[in-house]
Amino acid sequence: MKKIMLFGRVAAGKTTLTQALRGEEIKYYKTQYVNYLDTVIDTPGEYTERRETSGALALYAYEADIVGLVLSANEPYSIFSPCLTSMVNREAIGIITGIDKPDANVERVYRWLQLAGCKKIFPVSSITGEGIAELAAYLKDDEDGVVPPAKNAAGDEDAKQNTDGEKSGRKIIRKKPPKKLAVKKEDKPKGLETYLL
Ligand SMILES: Nc1nc2c(ncn2[C@@H]2O[C@H](COP(=O)(O)OP(=O)(O)O)[C@@H](O)[C@H]2O)c(=O)[nH]1
Ligand SMILES: [Mg+2]
Repeated sequence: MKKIMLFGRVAAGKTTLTQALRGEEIKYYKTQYVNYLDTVIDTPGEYTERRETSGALALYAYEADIVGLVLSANEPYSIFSPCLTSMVNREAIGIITGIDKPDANVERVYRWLQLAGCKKIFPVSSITGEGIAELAAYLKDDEDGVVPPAKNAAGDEDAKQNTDGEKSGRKIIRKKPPKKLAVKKEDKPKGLETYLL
């Protein structure tokens, strides 16, 4: 499973989506710090909203495999500026939450997320569950096709907020370091004295 980091304003639906993706009971609680879970990094909406913290959050995306820009389907405007995804060094997908809301305007929010730079966009409802399976399937690693979010990883395991992926059942894929460039003997830099002449 790819680890997804969620960005979005307060009440965009990030925490509820986290619970839906992890098969947990949907229960409101206010996100008060960066929650580094086994398959999701949930963040306080204020961090995305405030310029003092949003840049740092974008850098923190290094910890994730994929970034999710979350916008509710009934937003009156978009918090994500055009071409915003160029700020993160990870693939960014769009997630439209609350498609079950009576005033949802999915098409409009879809275009905002496209404008921000998202190529893939997933309309979901964390309450009815619509679209959650499609998003979860996309996050599943193609390489090994294993390790769905542990349904029972909540509770005690969560309390540990572990950064140890192996313990939590998340398969860590370690990339091979790049091969060292072969330097021929004659290419080796000459002594400093050569350059001082
Ligand atoms: N109808 C509906 N309400 C949602 C959905 N997702 C979140 N909510 C509600 O929106 C409110 C804020 O959600 P929350 O996940 O805490 O937002 P966050 O601040 O982005 O983490 C809560 O009352 C949720 O129950 C959804 O898909 N549909
Ligand atoms: Mg939250």
